[in-house]
Amino acid sequence: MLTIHSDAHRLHHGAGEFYRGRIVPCFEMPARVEQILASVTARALGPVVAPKPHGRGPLERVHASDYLDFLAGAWDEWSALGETGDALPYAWPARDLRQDRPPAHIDGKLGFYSIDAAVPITAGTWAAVQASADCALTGASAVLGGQRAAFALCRPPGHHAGPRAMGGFCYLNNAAIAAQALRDAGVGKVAVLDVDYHHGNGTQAIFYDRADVFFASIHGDPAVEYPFFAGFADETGSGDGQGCNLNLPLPWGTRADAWLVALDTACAAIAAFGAQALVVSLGVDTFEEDPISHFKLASPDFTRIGARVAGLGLPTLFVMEGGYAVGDIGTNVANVLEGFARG
Ligand code: Q9C
Ligand code: ZN
Repeated sequence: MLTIHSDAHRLHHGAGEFYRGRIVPCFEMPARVEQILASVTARALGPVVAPKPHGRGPLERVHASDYLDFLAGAWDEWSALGETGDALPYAWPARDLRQDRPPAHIDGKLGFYSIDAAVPITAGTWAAVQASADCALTGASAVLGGQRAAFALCRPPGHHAGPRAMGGFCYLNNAAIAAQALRDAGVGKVAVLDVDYHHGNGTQAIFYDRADVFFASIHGDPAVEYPFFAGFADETGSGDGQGCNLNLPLPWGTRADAWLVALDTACAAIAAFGAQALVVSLGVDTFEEDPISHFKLASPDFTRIGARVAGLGLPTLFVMEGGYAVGDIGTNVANVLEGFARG
């Protein structure tokens, strides 16, 4: 299987995120990708190639133009204040506040275009997130070109980023951008299967009213888990997209047996939908030793995930999302890819 990787991810290295009353060191760090790359190489999973730059066009298909302008200009506006540390938001347009007035000041923009304070913007963030999206788009091209599967080693991740908001370590929604590129290249029906521990609220929002992209997500119950305000089972799509959104929230402590039952449910729904291509939002923060998550999958369980996904028999693009147990992240990701390749 082809892996698409860019060194440019290193340009994004946030110092901290706001969590329980203090700034804590970022869990989402460059070492994650270095570990995954080392495992992909050591296990001889296939060639590693650089992404091809795709420009702003495919990003505009998923994200609002004013949001892309914000991301592109945020660091310059922030550093013009004399700030040298990371940009972070501190005020949000929550209920009862105006949603229709993008602020002129960067402090206001940071809140207007975010859902939380886990998204530091550094000098290199915009370059890194563009390269990350280019990895997903290059992977989509490989699948369109006839490859059975490809692995976009994206960093930063993307599934919490909506049409007009960053959040949860995510800036551009790489999986959604790739799914839309597959549609735009003529694939009639695309499914996104999100196996990250957290609900993919951004991907859900992007496709919620559409019948051409099915979204299925298995995740920690948002009653007790980030992102808290999306991911419940009664979110089934709207308008034309009614029935094209499937959320499978599971309790803290969920082990592989119950998790894999949910995966069977998601796969059956994707097959019934009639998907012609599959994008997998591949988070491995379901791992039992993940420092911010509460599922109990063991490393060998990830091989079973890959084999089950292969059973769908679809052209498949894996897009890297979360996973914060840095010492095991390479093994767990390579297990998924190997399970798929053998499956
Ligand atoms: N410090 C992804 O896995 N905050 N994002 C959690 C723990 C946000 C996770 C609090 C978690 C976002 C792509
Ligand atoms: Zn996650």
